[in-house]
Formats: sequence, structure tokens, C-alpha cells
Amino acid sequence: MELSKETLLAMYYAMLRSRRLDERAWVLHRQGKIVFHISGMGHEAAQVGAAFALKPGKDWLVPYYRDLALMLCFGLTPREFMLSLFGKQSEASSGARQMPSHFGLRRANVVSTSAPVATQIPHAAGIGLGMKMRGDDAVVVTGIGEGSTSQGEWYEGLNWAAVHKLPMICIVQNNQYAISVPSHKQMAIPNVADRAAAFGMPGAVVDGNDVLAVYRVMMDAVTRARTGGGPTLIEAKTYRPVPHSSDDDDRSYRTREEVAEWKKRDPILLFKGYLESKGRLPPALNDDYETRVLAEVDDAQKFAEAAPYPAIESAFGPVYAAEAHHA
Ligand SMILES: Cc1ncc(C[n+]2csc(CCOP(=O)(O)OP(=O)(O)O)c2C)c(N)n1
Ligand SMILES: [Mg+2]
Repeated sequence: MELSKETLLAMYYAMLRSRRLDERAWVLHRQGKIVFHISGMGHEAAQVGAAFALKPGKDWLVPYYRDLALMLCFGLTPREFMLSLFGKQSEASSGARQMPSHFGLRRANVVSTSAPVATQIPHAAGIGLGMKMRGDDAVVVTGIGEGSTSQGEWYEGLNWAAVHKLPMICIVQNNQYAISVPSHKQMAIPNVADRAAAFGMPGAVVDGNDVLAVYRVMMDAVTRARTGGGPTLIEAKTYRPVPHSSDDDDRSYRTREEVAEWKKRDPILLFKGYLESKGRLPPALNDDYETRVLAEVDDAQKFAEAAPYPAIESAFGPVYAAEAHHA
């Protein structure tokens, strides 16, 4: 399963692209240009490692709000992401009715994200059941945070997937916190993936800051799912180096030293070091990538800033039937 140089560099670019877009979103928020951002920073290896084991266009994704890098790999464009940040009319998930990062992309088999955490898990199981009934060899992948695995829907969805041997993969992105709640206050065991045995499916813990390790674990899970072997629970251990969202202040619940320590294991830094050590990423190439990605981010921002807001009259459109419009 040797990955070509081109694939390794494509993985790196995918991670970098997500990170630079994400950083710009924070800047736009602090400039007062957008009202909300929830970040995928630190999760790029977990998501890009997963995405490269999948077939966008064929496989289905039921994401959660941190899945920016996964979404970009599934074909969300930087312009579309910016449209969602600015709440502009042609935003891809819902014409700007959803909050930013509550992803959905019909053309790419990405099912719209619901704000109550863990509701995506039964949705994914239902899609998996549909695939099995139709005899497709597609896979449905769903993302979730470790805190949200305390929700009943998580158990219901995974139990159903295991009973029916559905082609489903649940990637728990364990970033150690559910807003201010550390994972040891969320559960009495060290690994979410240890619960896989109780459902009757394989579980794997993987270093979520190591894109190639995630890719390998995902490839096993995808092969199992495509060949009728049923679901897998993957837990990618990582860290959220930024506050929970633009409305959170993480200084109230964790030390700066802890954050600094984790930043040494930043997934992009680690992968860059790996590629450099193999002679795959000369400084000039990295500079090219940074230039290219900056141009993409600038273009996306300009495009979204210039785009129109939804018409006020359209507010009721997809929510209520036409008859309900009159007051
Ligand atoms: C059912 C429900 N309860 C509470 C919330 C508020 N909420 C949004 S994100 C979040 C924390 C989730 O933490 P985790 O699952 O670890 O994901 P992370 O944000 O760390 O990636 C909470 C409590 C919600 N959206 N839905
Ligand atoms: Mg978490």
C-alpha cells in the first residue's frame, strides 16, 4: 500500500488548504466581518487520512461541524465555504439557512448536518441500510466528537449498524474536550473505541495527528465495509488547538502550557517534517503551495464578500409550505 509521491503531496496540500481557509475564518471573525466560526484546526490529519481512503462521488458522508478538510476533499470549494461564513445566497448546504460549518452538499452525497450532536449517527446507519438493501458497494462515513458519544443516538446508530452489518464507518475525532469538559469527565474508560466490542464491531484507536496512520486504519475499514464485513469504529486521538468556537474562551478551562505542548504535535507540522525527511517537499515547493493556497483563500473571500445575501422574502421558502407565508 505504498502511496505515490503525488498522492502524498496531494494529502499535504489538502491539509494546508483546510488550515489556511480556517485561519482566514478566524481573522474574518475577529475583524467583525462574519458572526461565527467553528474550526477544524488540528483535525486535518484525521480527516484527510480518512478522505483519501474513500471515493468521493460514490461514497456518502454524514459529517460534523469540524469536518472542513473532509468536505474540501469531497469537493466543497473554498468559495462555497466562504459563502457559508458570510451567510450568502448561493451557499451550498441550504442557501445560508444553516449555521456556518453545518455542512451539506447534495452533489457530493454529503447529508446536511443537524445541530444537535450525534443525530448524524442514526442518519448514517439509515443510509448504510439503504446501500445494503440496494447491493451497492459504497460506504457511508460519519464524523463525531468524543463528547458526543455520550448521546443516546450514538449507541442506537452504532448498534443498528453492527446488527445489520452495514457498510458504515464512524470516525470519532477525540480532541480531548467537549467545549470545556475534558474527556475523563465524559467517560470512565480511556478509549471510545473500546466500546466497539460491546456493539459487535471492530474498533481501532489511531494517532489522529498522523495522516498516514489514519489512512491505513481507514483503508482496512473501507475494505471491510465494501466487502460485506460490516461497520468499524475508529477513534482518532487529536487536539483542538483553538477555542471550541468563535464564542468560546478556552483560557477558562485549560492552561496555555497544555495547548503549547500539543501544538508541537500539530498534524501539518508532523507531515511536513516527514515529507521533508524523505526529500519530497523542497522549500521551493512548499512556498509554491503556500502561494497557491493564499490565492485560493483570497479569491474565495473576495467572491463571498461580493455575493448577494438571500432575498428576505425567501426566508420561509424551504421551511414552510407556500400557504403558510401570509400573516
Ligand atoms: C444534543 C446537544 N447537546 C449540546 C449541544 C451543544 N454542543 C455543541 S458542540 C458540543 C460539544 C461537543 O464536543 P465533542 O463531541 O467532543 O466535539 P468537539 O466539538 O470537541 O469536536 C456541545 C455540548 C448540541 N449541539 N447538541
Ligand atoms: Mg471533543
